[in-house]
Amino acid sequence: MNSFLRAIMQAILLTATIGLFACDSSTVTTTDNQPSAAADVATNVAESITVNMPRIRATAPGQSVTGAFMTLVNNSATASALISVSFDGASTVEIHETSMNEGRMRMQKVSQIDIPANGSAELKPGSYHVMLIGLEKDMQAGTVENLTLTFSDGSQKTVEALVDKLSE
Ligand SMILES: [Cu+2]
Repeated sequence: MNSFLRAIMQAILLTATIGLFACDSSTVTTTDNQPSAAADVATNVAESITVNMPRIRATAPGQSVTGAFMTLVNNSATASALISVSFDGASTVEIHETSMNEGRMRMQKVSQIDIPANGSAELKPGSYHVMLIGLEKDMQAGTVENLTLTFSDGSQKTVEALVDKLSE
C-alpha cells in the first residue's frame, strides 16, 4: 500500500515536472536568426561572370604579339570589372582599347574593363582586347590556350581560349 502510494506520488511528481519543463521551455523559445539557404548568392565576382567565346588570334610564324577576345556577361546586380589577364605563353599581358583618334586607329593600355550590372562587356577587334606580348611560341589555329582572368574583387577564372584565324 505504501509502495503503491509512493509510485502514484512519483508519477504525479514526474508529470508535474514534465509539465513545468514544457511550460518553461515554451517561454524561452528563441527566434530563428539563421540565414536561409536562399539568401546565399554568388560569393565573388568570378562566380557571377560568364565568359563567352574566349579566343586568341592565330599568329604568323615569328609573330610575337597577338590579341585575345571574349564577351564577359555579368549575371549579378553589382557592377564589376576585369582588371588583369595572365597567360603563361607571353612575357607581358595588357588590357587595351582601340579607338579612332583624328582618323587614325590607335590602341592604348587601360587599367580595367567595366562590366555593368546585369550587362556585358565585349572584347573584340577594334575595341577592347587583351594584348599578348612576347609570345614564346606561335599561336596555331585549332589549339587551345588557358587565359586566367582577374576581376575587381581579386577573384579569378581560368578559361580555355580557342586559337582561331579571325577574319574580322
Ligand atoms: Cu592592343
